Amino acid sequence: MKLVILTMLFGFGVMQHNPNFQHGRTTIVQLFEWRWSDIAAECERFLAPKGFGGIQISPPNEHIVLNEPWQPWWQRYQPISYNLCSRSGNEEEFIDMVTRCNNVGVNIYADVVINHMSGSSGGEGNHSSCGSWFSASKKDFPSVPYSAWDFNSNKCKTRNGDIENYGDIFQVRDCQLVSLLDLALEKDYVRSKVAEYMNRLIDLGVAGFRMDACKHMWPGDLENVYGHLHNLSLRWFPNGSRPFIFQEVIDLGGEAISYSEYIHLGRVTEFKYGAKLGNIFRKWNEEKLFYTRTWGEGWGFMSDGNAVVFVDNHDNQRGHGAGGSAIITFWDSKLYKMAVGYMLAHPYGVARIMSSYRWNRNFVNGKDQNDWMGPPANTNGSTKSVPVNSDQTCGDGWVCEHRWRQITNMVIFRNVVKQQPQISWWDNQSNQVAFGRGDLGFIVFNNDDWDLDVTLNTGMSGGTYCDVISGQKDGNKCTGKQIIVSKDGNAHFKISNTDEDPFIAIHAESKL
Ligand code: QV4
Ligand code: CA
Repeated sequence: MKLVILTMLFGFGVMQHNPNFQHGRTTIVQLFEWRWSDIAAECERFLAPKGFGGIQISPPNEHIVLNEPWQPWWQRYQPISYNLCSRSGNEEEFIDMVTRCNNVGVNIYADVVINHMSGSSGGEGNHSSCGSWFSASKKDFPSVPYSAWDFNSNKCKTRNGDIENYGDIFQVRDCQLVSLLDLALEKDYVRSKVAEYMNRLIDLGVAGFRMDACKHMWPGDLENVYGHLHNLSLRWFPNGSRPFIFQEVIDLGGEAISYSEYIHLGRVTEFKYGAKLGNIFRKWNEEKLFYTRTWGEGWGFMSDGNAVVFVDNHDNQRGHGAGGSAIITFWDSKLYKMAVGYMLAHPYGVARIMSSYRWNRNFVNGKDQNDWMGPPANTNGSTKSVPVNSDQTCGDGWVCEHRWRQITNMVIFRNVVKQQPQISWWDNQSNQVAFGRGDLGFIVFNNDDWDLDVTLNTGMSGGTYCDVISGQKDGNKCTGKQIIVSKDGNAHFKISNTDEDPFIAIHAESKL
């Protein structure tokens, strides 16, 4: 009994920061708007064999359906109920996905939207993904059920009930985010409904949660909800495993609400990371790559054990959320591969990579008029499934950054070097840098407008290694560049600034 209480206490404070990765894996991929049946297949055919740790899925619950057939992606951030049917699939497909991914050791993290329900002008009727009736104007969501009593209407003091001033922490938590009906999470009833939903997901095998819009919820309310969560399913996880919690709090500094109010509850998204890295690789604001010698806490980021890091996410890759035009995405593929490569080589934080779909961007005065566009869809509005081409890329508008050789191979690099310290830093006082990870990996970047040509100590054992960026190891040969490390650990690197990918990475498992 004592032991149980101890693990519960311990788990409460610490374990929610742990992603529960299986088999020594390290990286999360956000499969934005993918269908459950495609995710199940991707776990088996690609993610498990390549060593991905887990997937952040789009919100699995029932959501509003808008402007059929061309539904915006963001309808999924307007819940109608906690039934498990959404644009990504129904309950049966959801259960099949979680089961099959867990069976091959790839975790599922659900995106959970509990700050609000639909927009206040969301109408009345059955325009919802499982066909449940609701009325936004009456604040009536009988499939939960929630009624007007369960919303924050009276607590909010602004004129129209929306957040008007982010400097006022009461508005940010108790008023409506862009008119979304704000749930009263101080109420036991609301807390219990939310916990019931999350526990359902846990019992089905989910390993954790990306908590949406946490800035808009009081830390005490979240703490209460998290405290009611079950341990992970014993079918796949060790006894006493707590769900991994990572909370979306956008904090670029200078706002009334700080990430630090949430780190005792779980990890938090470090939005400074992608914003800074974007400026660095774009060489904006006088930034230089060699300044990243102190990357991590040295740049004013939250402490390593609290951070989830990413180059871009589904919001800021299309101008929503934080970071603006500095954010690097698949649209700038050369820079993107370098930035993601840097993130995966660097030890700071739990890393999440993005997997996107293409849409028709249409900039008018710097704003994309089509930032609402949903995933590749059939004429009836249903999401297209993800076809895989013979060269392993994806078709039908799915970008599949996670399948880009350079990115996949850096996910493997991160697994190989995990827990190794960062060592042997080198730079040219400009945009050429290199560093190692113990004696298991080494990476060199050239983001200058001239060649890199240098001999460096890699700290690795002598031998011939395949660069995993220009190619990889294939049997007893390299499909790309070859790096020869001498007995003393030195190796010569030459990277032209005009190379398709001006960086080189080698690791213990890419040795011939
Ligand atoms: C609009 C106006 C309102 C007006 C209302 C009137 O903006 O001022 O009152 O109409 O009807 C969509 C529309 C938005 C619309 C709203 C309500 O884009 O224009 O309001 O619906 O109908 C996503 C999108 C939002 C979208 C929302 C709900 O980004 O554009 O709103 O889904 O569908 C802050 C938060 C942070 C948030 C970030 C985007 O602190 O938490 O903004 N990020 C998360 C998710 C994000 C999601 C939400 C939160 C909301 O990552 O994807 O917003 O769940 O920084
Ligand atoms: Ca709120």
